[in-house]
Amino acid sequence: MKTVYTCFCTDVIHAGHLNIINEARKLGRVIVGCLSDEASIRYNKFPTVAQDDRIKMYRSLEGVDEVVIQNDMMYDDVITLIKPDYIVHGDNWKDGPESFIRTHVEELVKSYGGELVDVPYTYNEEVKKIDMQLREKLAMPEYRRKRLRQLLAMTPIVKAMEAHSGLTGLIVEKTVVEHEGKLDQFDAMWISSLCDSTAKGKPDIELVDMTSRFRTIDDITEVTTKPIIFDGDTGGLTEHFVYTVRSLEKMGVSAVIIEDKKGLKKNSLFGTEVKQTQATIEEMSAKIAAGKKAQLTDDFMIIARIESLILEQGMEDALKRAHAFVAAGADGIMIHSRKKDPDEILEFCDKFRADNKETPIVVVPSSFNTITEEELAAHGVNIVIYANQLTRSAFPAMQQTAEDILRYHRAKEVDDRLMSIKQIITLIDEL
Ligand code: SPV
Ligand code: MG
Repeated sequence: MKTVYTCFCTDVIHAGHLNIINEARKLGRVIVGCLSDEASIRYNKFPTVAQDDRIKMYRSLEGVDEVVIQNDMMYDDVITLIKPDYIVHGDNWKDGPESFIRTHVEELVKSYGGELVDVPYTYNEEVKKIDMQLREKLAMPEYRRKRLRQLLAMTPIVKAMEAHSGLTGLIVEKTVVEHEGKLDQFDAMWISSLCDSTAKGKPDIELVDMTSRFRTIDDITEVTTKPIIFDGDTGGLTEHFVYTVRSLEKMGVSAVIIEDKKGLKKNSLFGTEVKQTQATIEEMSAKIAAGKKAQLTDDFMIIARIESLILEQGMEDALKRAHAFVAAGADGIMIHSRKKDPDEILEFCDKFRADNKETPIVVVPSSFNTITEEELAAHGVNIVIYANQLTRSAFPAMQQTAEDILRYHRAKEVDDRLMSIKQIITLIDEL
């Protein structure tokens, strides 16, 4: 009997999947691969059904003879192991980023005389509705909020990208690339105080008030599903911070990062060029403890950001603070640096990890940008935040366009570098 393999990464079985199984069983014994959580999150939606439950669900389907776990999005693991005579898949993977997986699978399967069978993809009203419902479920606060903790357990390093509007949120949500034999996407969004303030034409000094910052979160949560890490600046007065924690939780934000500074906050990348005052360990610890006490769910995280390296207070001070803030209840530590060289960050991570294996470490490699995610993960970093690159890429492009239109007294000269009118009017999907 021939062996037929098909890979599922769905949380809900609809007519399309049943059709694939029907076509597959005409060819032989059907093995369904359950794409692992770790592989799914690199190019697909975040799973809303646990991996073990997905396996059970696939196993219960009529016509399915066996279910295996597929860990490799490129299929190498299962194909090497099973060497199926046929691989069956919906023909929707002929387009878009997945087409690259299809090409790879076709080569693999042909190399030993197997065959790839594309089944016409079922896209009817029921399938559309299920897709939409899944997206909406992922966007609900109670599902979104816990997703950062889930991601931390699933992936060696969570990648967060800055978002400050619905549009930048959509870029973080939807961008998928193929590179070096893999597909990849961002895991989470960072609502940067610098970029949120800059988008409003204001300096990054806690001038944009919380109500306005929440409005930005709303704009983003309306159109996205990925988890949110909120830049809470200093957290403000402890008496105010406790309310901020409650509001963020309610909105479905996964984490707030607060920095150990007080008084007029300036952006860390100024370092010691401007006057900035570090809060004492006691002051910051009290704020963290009050925030932890105020939070209502177990999902939400309060991450303590240490400014000792930025303010040139030394490694020992940074480490002492890290351990004290964890003792006060912090769910993670962000260590920041404005050096070009990542050495001091890595030294901190290694020394912190020598005494603390669990607490997530967050870094923001804006200045020390030569280091890769893999290298950071090897030093115990769990979350990497690309804090301002979308804003910094958009601003010069817009400024150049404005200058050129003034220069040429018409828009023709800039047109080649613009998105087409057709693209802009169809950029945002309508319901
Ligand atoms: C932000 O993005 O606002 C940050 C990171 O707080 S930094 O600008 O490097 O201080
Ligand atoms: Mg900030």
